[in-house]
Amino acid sequence: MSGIVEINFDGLVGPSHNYAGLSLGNLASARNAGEVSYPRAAALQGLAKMRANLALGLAQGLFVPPPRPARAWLAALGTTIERAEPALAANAMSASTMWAANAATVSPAPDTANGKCHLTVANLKSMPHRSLEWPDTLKQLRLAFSRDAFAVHAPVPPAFGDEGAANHMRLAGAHGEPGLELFVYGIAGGAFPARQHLQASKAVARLHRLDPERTLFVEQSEEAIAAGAFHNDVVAVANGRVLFAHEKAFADKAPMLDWCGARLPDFAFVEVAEAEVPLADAIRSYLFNSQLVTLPDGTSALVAPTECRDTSSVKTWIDAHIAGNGAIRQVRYVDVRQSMANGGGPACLRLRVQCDPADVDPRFLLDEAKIDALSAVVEAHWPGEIAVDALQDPALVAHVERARAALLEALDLSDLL
Ligand code: SUG
Repeated sequence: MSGIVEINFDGLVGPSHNYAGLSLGNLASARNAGEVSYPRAAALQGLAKMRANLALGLAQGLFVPPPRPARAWLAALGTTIERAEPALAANAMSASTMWAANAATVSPAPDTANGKCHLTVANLKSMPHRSLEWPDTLKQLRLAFSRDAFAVHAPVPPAFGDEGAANHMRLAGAHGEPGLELFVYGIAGGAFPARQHLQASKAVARLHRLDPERTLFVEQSEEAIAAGAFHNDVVAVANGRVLFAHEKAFADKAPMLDWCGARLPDFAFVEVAEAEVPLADAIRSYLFNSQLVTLPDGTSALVAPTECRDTSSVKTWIDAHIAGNGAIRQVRYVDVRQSMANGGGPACLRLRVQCDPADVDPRFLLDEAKIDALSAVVEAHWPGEIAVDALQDPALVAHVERARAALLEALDLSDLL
């Protein structure tokens, strides 16, 4: 297990990226509904983030977008992209798999009873456009993680909504050491749906053969969901010994903090008070959707969206924390505005898998040269812009399908066609 590192697998923004406004409870998605999107710029922003993280000395992987339009899904509904009602067509053209934090929940080998790294694909049943992701995600994860070191599980039954790693946090002394796993679920969210069901989280923990003594189920606060925190990773993020969260993230944080403190030496809770950063600022800036990472020198860094630099309460908090020698030692700002505009920050765009890179299908791992090649494919093939009323335009549909085929060819991934 000594070869275990954390690999961030980012979802490449697909060529059909658009602002159809499909996600109730996701304020950015509603705010930008109907706007023109820029898929090429969006994918290049994502690739630039991956490049910057590689330069920090972090391991980087990639997931590719699934076929869009989702013709098989439309066929199962008795229609086609040409004939579907516009709302249905928008679901079938969604590029929402870019938010890889929702692809699956991951428990690395040191945490599981059989010493395998377990991944359970999320059913994402709360939203129609997201509920159609899992079959392609399962196929892709079974390809990327086909070795014996992994166990890839199909989603839990749709009776219980599961949104994957966005509602899961892991704390550990080091990535390769046994950790504590925290599953955050929602019960109520006022006018907005609670998307993670406790029964789904419990099922994932059982499937992953986690030690009940080192597994905790934590309720997300209703106030946070109602304020637009449709996933826990909009108000909290954990890495290493650090749990970074907003004061209003959890329904009852005291027992959780005691539990973590009793099990993890030097556990650090970095809390942001409402008085310093109001919940609304935290959600608009996506402070907690930063990637909290351990750099090769062992220190913690925050890879934050530029919106944090541009929100004065947040910028003030970050600067004071770093100047005050807090647990997070530096911040790097990244521009992922195209993804942010429908509710996906730096952390939404990646799935963390702690494993030995030698066990992963190398086609899903990135280096500088591969990012160069991918950027060239995106430049050449991704649509420059998409207006929502053009989602059924046959020329756009053909363009989107050609773009994906070019990507798979460049990555030698035609087995995903
Ligand atoms: O599920 N947005 C996604 C954003 C997911 C963010 N992921 C994490 N927090 N981990 C969602 O709400 C927008 C679709 C649209 O606007 O058409 C969307 O699906």
